[in-house]
Amino acid sequence: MRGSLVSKSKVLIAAVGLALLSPPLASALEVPEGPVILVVSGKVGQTNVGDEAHFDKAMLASLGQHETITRTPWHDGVIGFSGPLVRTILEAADAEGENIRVVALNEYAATVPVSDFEDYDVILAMQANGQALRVRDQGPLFVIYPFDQHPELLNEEIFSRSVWQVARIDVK
Ligand SMILES: Nc1nc2c(c(=O)[nH]1)N[C@H]1C(S)=C(S)[C@@H](COP(=O)(O)O)O[C@H]1N2
Ligand SMILES: [Mo]
Repeated sequence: MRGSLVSKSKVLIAAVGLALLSPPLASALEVPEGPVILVVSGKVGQTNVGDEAHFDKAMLASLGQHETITRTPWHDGVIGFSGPLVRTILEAADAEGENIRVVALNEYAATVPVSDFEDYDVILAMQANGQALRVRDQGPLFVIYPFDQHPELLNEEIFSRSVWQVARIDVK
């Protein structure tokens, strides 16, 4: 029976080795419980519905809220916007791509280089001055660049990337 003891310990060592190599389960995306307000599709490593990463409001809120206090071409005065950083959303979905396609409820879409989210704290705003953005307020999600902090962002190219009523991000 000595041989079988050795092979059992070999199996145990192999199992412990595999467990150490496997990614921790805690990093897996939970399944949304509420209405899905954002679908991240394309080149994503983390999925929870088919081959896509779906997020409800609570899941987006749990990614951490970043506040951007700025004026925009679409709002009166200075507004405190809050929502998750786009780079945090892309990390949560384990996105691997150079560009994302940001698609709105009305099918307007803009292609945005991922470098924008490394260079700037761009958020997917869920709230303005503490109030949830409704679809009629160009919500539920509005891409907000920090215009007042980085005036070089005030140009037509960035305005075209400032998609409101965002529904989907497709990672290219
Ligand atoms: N959902 C949505 N977001 C959008 C657009 C759109 O048509 N739908 N147009 C984009 C473009 S091309 C620009 S220049 C600005 C336009 O803002 P304006 O229509 O207030 O000039 O918003 C951007 N965000
Ligand atoms: Mo535009």
